[in-house]
Amino acid sequence: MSSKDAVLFFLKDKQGDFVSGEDISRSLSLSRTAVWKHIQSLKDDGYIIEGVPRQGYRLIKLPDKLLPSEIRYKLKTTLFDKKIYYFNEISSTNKIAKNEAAKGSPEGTLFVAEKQVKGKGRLGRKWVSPSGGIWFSMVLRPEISPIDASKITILAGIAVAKAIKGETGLKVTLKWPNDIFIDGKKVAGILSEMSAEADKVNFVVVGIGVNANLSLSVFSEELRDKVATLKELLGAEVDRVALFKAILKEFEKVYLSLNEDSFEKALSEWKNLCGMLGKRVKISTLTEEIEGEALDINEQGSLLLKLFSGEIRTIYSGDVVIKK
Ligand code: BT5
Repeated sequence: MSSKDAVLFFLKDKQGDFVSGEDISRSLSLSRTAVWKHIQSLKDDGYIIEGVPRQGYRLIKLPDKLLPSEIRYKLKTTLFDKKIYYFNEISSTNKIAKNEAAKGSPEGTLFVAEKQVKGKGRLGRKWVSPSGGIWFSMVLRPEISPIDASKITILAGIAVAKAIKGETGLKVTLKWPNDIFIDGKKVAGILSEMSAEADKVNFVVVGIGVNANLSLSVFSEELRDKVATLKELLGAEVDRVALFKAILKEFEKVYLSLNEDSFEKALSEWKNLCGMLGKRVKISTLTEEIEGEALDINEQGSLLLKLFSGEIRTIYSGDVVIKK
């Protein structure tokens, strides 16, 4: 932990009570000047810290940012104790995560942005990502075969759904392969991108975007009735840091279970959250449009579609529209 984080965590642990500079300096073995410098730097980050002669310092307000130190505070995960890259603004967290992963970033490295100017969806689509959302990517190095890579998106979907439910109480449903819905509107999306050789995955970058504290007015008219944001649904802002940490915790749980080869359990969780199995769907793949009944998700994370002819097709990727 950096000494700046140590000062911050010390203040946070005091829960708004005063603590003297001397106390901080003694407890953390830092000089008084170092403590003072860290306090100034925390103020520059947007923390509101009151300093009163003879009483000391107290933390009054946290910045509304997804700062690495906020994410790390009391984060009990082993997967995500690595480096967290933080950007006020970036093209796309997936893009930079892929670059860094190719250079060797370890599993669990995170890339977080307040705002993306070239946020990506699948197949070159745009992902609207202004300030107020949760936009991040994680580097994973799963020991799985490339044909099993869809499993990772399934696991991320479970994590996001459970975290949103846990933090807001809202009922979330999943749509294969990467959509997170509330009341039939898309509230979050996942973009998994893989680098692999014939039988080995080098890395998977999982990008997650959650419409947390966004107004619907940031979306084009065309999108406005298809998307949801947590702020609009709740009529109040959500604690983005808490939600972010919940996603990391939930993801770690399911991801570690993948290594124990218990994907089946995760899959049944996914199915419980899924609003499309048994329904009539239209699927657009890169090459065709087909309709049928969404029968099941198989053990590789692919969709089994029952065509009207009775034939069962395995769909590896595509866009699903649920027919009424
Ligand atoms: C996705 O693609 O749903 C993947 C979204 C992944 C976003 C994260 S944010 C962090 C990381 N860095 C990135 O650059 N990306 C990832 P797809 O299924 O292709 O859906 C894209 C479609 O969703 C668009 O064509 C729009 O119709 C719609 N859309 C765009 N922005 C949206 C938003 N903020 N919320 C809901 N729908 C949106």
